[in-house]
Amino acid sequence: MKKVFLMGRSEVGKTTLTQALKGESLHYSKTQYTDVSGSMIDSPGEYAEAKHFSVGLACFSFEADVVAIVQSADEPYNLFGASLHTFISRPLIGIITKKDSPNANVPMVRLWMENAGCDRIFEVDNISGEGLDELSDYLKEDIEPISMDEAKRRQRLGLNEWEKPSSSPVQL
Ligand SMILES: Nc1nc2c(ncn2[C@@H]2O[C@H](COP(=O)(O)OP(=O)(O)O)[C@@H](O)[C@H]2O)c(=O)[nH]1
Ligand SMILES: [Mg+2]
Repeated sequence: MKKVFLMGRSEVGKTTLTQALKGESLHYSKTQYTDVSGSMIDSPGEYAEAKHFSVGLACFSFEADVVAIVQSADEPYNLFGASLHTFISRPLIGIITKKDSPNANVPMVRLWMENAGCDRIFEVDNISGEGLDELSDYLKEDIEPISMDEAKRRQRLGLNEWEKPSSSPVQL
């Protein structure tokens, strides 16, 4: 099971997503703080919205196996810069919520997430549950543990520790 850290602006549906993935009944609950104890780390949207708080998000990422940027399909603007993955030392995925919204523009949000460097992009509707199985299956897969020597070898190849050496253009 991968521990996932969710970051994104307020109201995109991060907390509802955690409830839907756990099979809980959906109820509104303002996220007041970041709790790192469970299998999903939910964060208050205010962290992602303010430049001086957003640095704190990088710290929470160290508690997780994978970092997810969460954006709704009807998002009016993009909070995340291009190549965001380069300063997060975890795999980065994108989760698009509210794909059911009448104002949804999924291709645009996908493009933002691709520019941010997301490895995988999932589309979900937290209310009907559509798309949650695919995300849940991905989160259930464990990350393969590797030795310190192997981590150093991948680092020498210019790879992240979760990337297979076969994906390196450099051969040592
Ligand atoms: N239509 C629709 N509404 C959603 C979805 N996910 C969340 N919401 C609604 O969006 C609002 C904000 O959700 P919340 O989970 O509190 O957002 P957070 O601030 O990112 O944690 C709530 O009224 C949810 O019911 C979704 O996939 N589709
Ligand atoms: Mg919340």
